[in-house]
Amino acid sequence: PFLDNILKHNTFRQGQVTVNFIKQNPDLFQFKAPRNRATKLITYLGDIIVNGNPDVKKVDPNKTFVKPKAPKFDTYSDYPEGTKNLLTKLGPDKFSEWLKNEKKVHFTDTTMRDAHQSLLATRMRTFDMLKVAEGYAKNHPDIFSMEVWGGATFDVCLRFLQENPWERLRLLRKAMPNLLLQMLIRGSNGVGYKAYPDNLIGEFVEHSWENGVDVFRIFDSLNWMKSLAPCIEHVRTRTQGLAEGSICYTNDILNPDNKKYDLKYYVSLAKDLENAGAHILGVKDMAGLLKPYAAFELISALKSELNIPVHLHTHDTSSIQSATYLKAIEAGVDVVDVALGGLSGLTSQPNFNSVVEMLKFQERASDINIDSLNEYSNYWETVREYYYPFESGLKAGSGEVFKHEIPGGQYSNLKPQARALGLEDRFHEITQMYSDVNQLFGDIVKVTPSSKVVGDMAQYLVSNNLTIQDVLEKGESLSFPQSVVDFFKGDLGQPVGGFPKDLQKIILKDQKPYSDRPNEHMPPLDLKKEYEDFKKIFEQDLSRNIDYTDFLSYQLYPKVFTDAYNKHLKYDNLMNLPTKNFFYGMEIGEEIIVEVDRGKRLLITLESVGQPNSDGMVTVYFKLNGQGRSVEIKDQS
Ligand code: 3PY
Ligand code: ZN
Repeated sequence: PFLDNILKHNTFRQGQVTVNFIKQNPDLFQFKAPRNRATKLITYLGDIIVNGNPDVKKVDPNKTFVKPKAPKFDTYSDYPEGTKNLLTKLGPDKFSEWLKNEKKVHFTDTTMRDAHQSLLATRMRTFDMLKVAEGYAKNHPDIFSMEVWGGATFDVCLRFLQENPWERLRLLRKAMPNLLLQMLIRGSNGVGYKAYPDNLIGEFVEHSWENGVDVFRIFDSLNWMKSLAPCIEHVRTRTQGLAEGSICYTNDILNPDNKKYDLKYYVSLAKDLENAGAHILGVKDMAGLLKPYAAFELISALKSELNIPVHLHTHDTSSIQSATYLKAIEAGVDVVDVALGGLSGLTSQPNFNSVVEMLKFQERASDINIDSLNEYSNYWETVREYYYPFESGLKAGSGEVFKHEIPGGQYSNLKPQARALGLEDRFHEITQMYSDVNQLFGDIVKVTPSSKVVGDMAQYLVSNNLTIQDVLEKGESLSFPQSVVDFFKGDLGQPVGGFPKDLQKIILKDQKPYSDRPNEHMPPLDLKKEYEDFKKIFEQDLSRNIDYTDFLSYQLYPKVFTDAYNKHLKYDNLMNLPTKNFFYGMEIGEEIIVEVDRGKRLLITLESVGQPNSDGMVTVYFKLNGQGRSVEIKDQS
């Protein structure tokens, strides 16, 4: 450690060492506490064994698991060239042109981001992704992009999975160097639920690129150009990646009563995005409302009006969205988003495997190896079982989505949320209320975070037995959820057509709204100073060095990051722990192998679990590489 301190010392690194170097630097003798990863790991396991994982609300004692089988691939073979190689070769503008001229339809695989966000509350762990990432990239070089980051994954990694989202990104980058990696970014809201200072978003974009993101799907939860344009600019000026400026699709362009979100509206927004510098136009149908014939109209218009390629995203909540893809493909869409079979359908994306089959022998068919694709689907089907506590319980598609317009990710979350509030039996009242609240708000675009505002209001009204009429008649005396107040103040930007003024008054009471960018109210962060301060707070020993990306995590989610950091100090890195043990602990006699450091493996056996003593402490006995070890765990029950 002494040598380590010398090597890391700034004076030494700047080559300014004199004979008095050691004498003048007593800090060289300060050694960080030894890290005992094995002890931390069994402390975690002991905790889960005795108290359960607090994130797992209901354990099924009879549940059995099948070991997932990762399809075979050659570890030593080179990666076949894919879209990432092409982007490097062409640069983003030429790449965009290439894509537009492609005849075949391309695919984005959302399995590692939106699919599990929408089906399993975003809980998929890096452990399960890394088992297949390399093989998948080698077996499927024809895939356009892998959506692996952003959206809710950032928050959930830190909050529930005790993972570092940046580490996930770096590892996936390394495992899939030939494919484009894609992220979802909420414009000025980054990967959070509120606006952040512009220079923080700029830093975030740049470091996302440096750590592996190639395609930035940028949207704004109100389709507000003022939030979209700066983010497109960040991608264009600070990265060599692709800016996919996206329109969020709501309502129905074929409905003659829909005067607000008609074809003209979407085409004009798409043109604004193209003019702002988007390399690709994203059509983000977050709730799965784009019906097949509407898709044909919309995509045809976009293809004829724009000079950039069009990328379509949907959710299969209604179960008819592969028909939408078919019509979009007929209309010339360039890329569609799909999820591998085992994690597709319902609130997730349409089934990749089946969509490939749908196009087989057709003129826009691609070269995807369907047999291999099926093997990967089987892998995910097996892995999915390990996440059963996070399943939403939805069993079939629902045509009601066209009425309530709830985004896929939110819909699957709403049921567990209703359950937690004791409102499960009133779930359909909540979905109806969601739709009524949307009308009350003036029919807004609903996607994170604006969708959360509508959801919060709907739950608030149902749980307090209030009606829309009550809001209008006695709203002055009601105290609305904070997210609703902030929204009407202008904290998420301005909705299409503005706020309904009377309602805004009722909700804000004597607070004043504003209509410029929320970011205008935030001075730029002094990044240099803040980073120095950050390092001072988080200087304790982790098994890794704290770096600038941690600082960005902290800036986006200060409390979540701090909690994750403290857990990391206690348990160390849990990323290599198998998913079964991460969520459910171990059974007596069970043996697992965990890689605790590069190449350093630990064989852990659970021997026995004692009874709580008079202080409520339980001794848990393990064997580590054959040696007996025990940990004392406080029984929280
Ligand atoms: C997100 O913002 O996380 C979404 O997936 C929105 O659809
Ligand atoms: Zn989505």
